[in-house]
Amino acid sequence: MSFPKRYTITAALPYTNGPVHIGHLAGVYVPADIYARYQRLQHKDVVFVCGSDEHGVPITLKAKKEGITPQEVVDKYHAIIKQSFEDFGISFDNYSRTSAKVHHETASTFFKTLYEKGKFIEEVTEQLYDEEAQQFLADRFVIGTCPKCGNEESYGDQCEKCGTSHNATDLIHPKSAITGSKPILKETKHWFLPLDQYEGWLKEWILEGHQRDWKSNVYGQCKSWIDDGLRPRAVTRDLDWGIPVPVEGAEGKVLYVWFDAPIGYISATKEWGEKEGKDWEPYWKDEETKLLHFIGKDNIVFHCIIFPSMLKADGSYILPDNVPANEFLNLEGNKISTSKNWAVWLHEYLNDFPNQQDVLRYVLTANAPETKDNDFTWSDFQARNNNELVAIFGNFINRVAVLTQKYYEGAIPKPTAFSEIDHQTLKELQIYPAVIGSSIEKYRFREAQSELMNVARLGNKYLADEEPWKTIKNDAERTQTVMYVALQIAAALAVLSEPFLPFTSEKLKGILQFEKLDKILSWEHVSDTSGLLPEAHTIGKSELLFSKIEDEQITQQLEKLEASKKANEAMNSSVTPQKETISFEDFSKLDLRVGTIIEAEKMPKTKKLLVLKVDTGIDIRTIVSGIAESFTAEEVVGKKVTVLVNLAPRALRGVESQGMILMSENSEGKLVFVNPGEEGVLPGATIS
Ligand code: B3M
Ligand code: ZN
Repeated sequence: MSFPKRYTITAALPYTNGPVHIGHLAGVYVPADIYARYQRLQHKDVVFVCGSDEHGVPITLKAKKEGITPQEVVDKYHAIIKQSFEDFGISFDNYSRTSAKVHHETASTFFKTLYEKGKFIEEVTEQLYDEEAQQFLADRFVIGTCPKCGNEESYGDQCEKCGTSHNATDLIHPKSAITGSKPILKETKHWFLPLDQYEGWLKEWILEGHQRDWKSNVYGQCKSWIDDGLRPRAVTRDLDWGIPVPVEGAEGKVLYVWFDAPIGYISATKEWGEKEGKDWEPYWKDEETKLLHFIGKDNIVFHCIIFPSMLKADGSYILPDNVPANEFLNLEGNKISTSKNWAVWLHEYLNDFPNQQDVLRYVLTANAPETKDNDFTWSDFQARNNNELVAIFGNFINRVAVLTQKYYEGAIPKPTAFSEIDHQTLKELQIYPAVIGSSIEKYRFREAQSELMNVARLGNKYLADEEPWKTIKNDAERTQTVMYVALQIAAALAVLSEPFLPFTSEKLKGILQFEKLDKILSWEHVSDTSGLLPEAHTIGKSELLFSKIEDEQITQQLEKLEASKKANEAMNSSVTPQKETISFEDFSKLDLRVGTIIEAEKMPKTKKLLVLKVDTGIDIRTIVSGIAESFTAEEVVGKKVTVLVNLAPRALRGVESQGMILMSENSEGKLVFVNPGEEGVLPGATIS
């Protein structure tokens, strides 16, 4: 579609089972935002929607884990996520949520329409059931081996490793995620969307129609699914959290989260229309609307095959023009993981780097996983900030603003004669809006942003070559022209950076006092030969746009990640299985006392043994303990310890040991005392 009348831009609805991290931002929200901001700057009619995905098993599981209700989970994370998006300048026209009334109504109506048109197959089939939890196991409630790639941790509806979407009953060795038990098969009725019936149409629409304009990763995935053959997919579930199936005989059943969530885009548009007094329908039903879904690669099947089939089944909706899905962003070489806390959380980033949203946006775009998985590293983050944003962009603006103040008290000087290089520089500048725009239109945001930086490079090179700080000494006229040209480049940067670095753009427009101009400068004005900033317009004082990030800040972030790694290792280190149950009588046979080590010496010719004198409160006795690899003799003197005093004495290397000191191991495998700790506990106190 070359000249669409309007744009409906959607960004994947995040599950509200946790906050959002850099992977989400890089993969979906920053590219979508760049695109939406750019189209608005072209004066296009844009609606950019998103919202919280509040149904589905991930929410229920999180609620179980935190011991709160699903509603409490979604309320908590909806607020955090919404705030993060606002903080990072993601310019949604509406951020809704799937628990909203408008969404329940829209999704129910959508289902009912398809139901009444006879688009579903109603069938009683055997589904996995957890007898212990007394519930059916759908989606993430069941884990098993993926029939396609052999991943042992595949979910019931999707394998995150190979991306395949399947039915829970396809899993090999399924296991309940609730109780860990092996599920049985139990009959239940569900409604299925017969995707097989859409195969021919999907082939035509995607394989023939979008071979050239869809990204190769997206097209490739679609092709492999379609070539593998599609099967009917259940669109309802036996769960108690979700949108009730709105037909008779469906009590206790809800819509499958992947049925309701994409309809969330439509509900969010409706909600926006109501707020803005606009008709939502053309945004979803007019053929001249360009519908775009920004998503991560794990969502491709749902946005390219299932949701379009739903829209097609309804018949009154348009289909996506493109689904520019990204690959994944890793963090310091490892997969980002919420459960392992291997992530950079947006709300935490802002605490550590206040007002530096644009730096993160910049780095995530520079490194965006557009064609393959990519890695975020803190050292790259620091380098890109210091060597690119500070040294190139910030430095250019600062020089221009400072010199304009110094030479002309902020007033744009009158240019005199333009030299060949001035003409060339201005001409080059005028091409950038088209260059950057064309990359954005092709969803190549890294390329687009690097062209933006070339504008700043152009400015730096121009200043370095023309040296106004030298000409000011003897050639006032030349200096005026040079500064005039440099100021045009600065103004162009203020306009062209808006999609990528919205906060910086705002700040720069403030420095250049755009608000005092008689026209609102936009994209097209950069190509305009009459210039952006007229002579005599005054600009304000220079403010630093970016500041250097110090090594300590980076070390701190790396330490934070290291701590997560340690905590995980400790959690995952194998725990010895529980021993056989004993009676209370058995336990009370142990006489455990608090003792103090009063003397210690290494047992000669051994590596491990220390000979200790321990005050047990009852007596002072000798205990031989195998702790010499973890402690020196000097270190342990004075330590309060737990002693088993009625253990039968035994001889170790000829020394009789009269009891045992209780030890444990810390997360690094080092021995530590089981320390009675509390103050005021004296030797001899019993432990029971
Ligand atoms: N909530 C999955 C995800 O967060 C899902 C996207 C829905 S988009 C309609 O990856
Ligand atoms: Zn798999």
